[in-house]
Amino acid sequence: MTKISNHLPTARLQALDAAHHMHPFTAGNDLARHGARVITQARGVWLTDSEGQRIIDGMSGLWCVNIGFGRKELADVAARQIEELCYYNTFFQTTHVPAIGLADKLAELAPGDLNHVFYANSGSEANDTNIRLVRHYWAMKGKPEKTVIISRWNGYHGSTMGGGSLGGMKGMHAQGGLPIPGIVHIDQPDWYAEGGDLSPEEFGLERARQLEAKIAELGAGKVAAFIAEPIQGAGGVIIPPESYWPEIQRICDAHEILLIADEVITGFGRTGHWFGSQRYAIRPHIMTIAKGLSSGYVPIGGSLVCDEVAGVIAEGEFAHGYTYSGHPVAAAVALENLRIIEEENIVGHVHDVAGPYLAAKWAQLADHPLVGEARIEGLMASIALTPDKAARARFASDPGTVGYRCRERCFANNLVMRHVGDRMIIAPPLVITPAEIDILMERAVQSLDETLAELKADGLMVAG
Ligand code: PXG
Repeated sequence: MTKISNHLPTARLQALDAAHHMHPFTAGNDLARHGARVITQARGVWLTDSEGQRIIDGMSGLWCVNIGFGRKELADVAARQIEELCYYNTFFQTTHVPAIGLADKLAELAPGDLNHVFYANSGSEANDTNIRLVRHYWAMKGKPEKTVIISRWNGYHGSTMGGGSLGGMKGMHAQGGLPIPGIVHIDQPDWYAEGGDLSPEEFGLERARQLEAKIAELGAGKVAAFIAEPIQGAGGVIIPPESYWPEIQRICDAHEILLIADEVITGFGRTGHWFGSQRYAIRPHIMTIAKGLSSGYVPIGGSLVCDEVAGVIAEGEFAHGYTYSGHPVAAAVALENLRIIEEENIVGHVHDVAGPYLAAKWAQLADHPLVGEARIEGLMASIALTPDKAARARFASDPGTVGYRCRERCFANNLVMRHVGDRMIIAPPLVITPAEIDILMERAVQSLDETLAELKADGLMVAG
């Protein structure tokens, strides 16, 4: 294989990057001051940067490289597909073999009667599709007033006008006029931060019943759908109490509300099941997929749609689509990715090997003086940092100050572990081995120790 390693010195790359490349979710001036880390190569769970450092990737890129980096099979499939049919569209009564093959495979893997896929290129696009799809469905059913979509504060559903509106990130809403009309938010099931004196199970029921209250306030005749991630990812790996999802399911069933499970992160093995919906016995009408669908090797996403909704939509023409819906190269790569997940029993590896092994070690972090709670499901995990464990206290400093410092310590120790406010999160590639988990944990503990020492030295171990 030809290596693409003939690059410029790091400082020059960083200067060019800061001058010409506008980064997502990055403060531009910080970038110019510090320079971005330049990642040049990756294999398995290991990244290499332009200085030759080897970094363990605790985030699977951005929650997506489920099968690990550098699988040659996917490169071969992409090359073959580009030669055979590099592009054709799926509009106007045409199709092609990769789009068909992937749709068939997804129908087989997806739970219940989610037998139909509408392709997009990302999770954001798929959620934009979902907004139009559910409203159009109810219009076709003679209920055009059912338009409102209920979602949750601190949920994440993407960055487009639709996805950003469905999401409940106030910082995003503050930029560019979000949310768009017809989207309302209820509170998240984050017991650690918001549960007060309730038990987790009481709190889970209380938060689920906010959905029923919101439906009553709006009138069920106005509500099209409820959308949520089975486990919130970008919100900080918020694992809901066990009481939460059964109550949400009951409420959606009782009030004729479509249920959309956003499985962009929880799909394709992340929780130790093919889909997070299976972990929580959720029966969604629509599932949003992306990321792990192709393990991030190429962009592809989509909406998995149940028989009833797809049947009604099929009665007319859904005036919606993207040039690259079902792109043949992306579909072929995704199909090969799914073959690898299935044949190598990667979901079983998460469920039986890597998940339990990491869980045992992760739970021990709860004893660290800086950690208020340690949560894990499959291979997505989080810890809440706190100055006072017993009180589940927040820091006096601005939210994220401590988390950012901890992330910087991790980076210095060649571990990618992210922060969301003052929570630290990981979601490593699903193929991670126990020996690699040992390395990850060693670096995580060292980074926590160093963060604690720094906070003490700077007088930041103070509750606010
Ligand atoms: N839904 C969920 C649940 C997601 O996590 C999207 C939709 C949007 O997907 P696209 O492919 O349009 O990005 C996501 C994406 C983070 C982070 O900071 C998380 C995502 C994307 C970027 C950053 O954790 N999730």
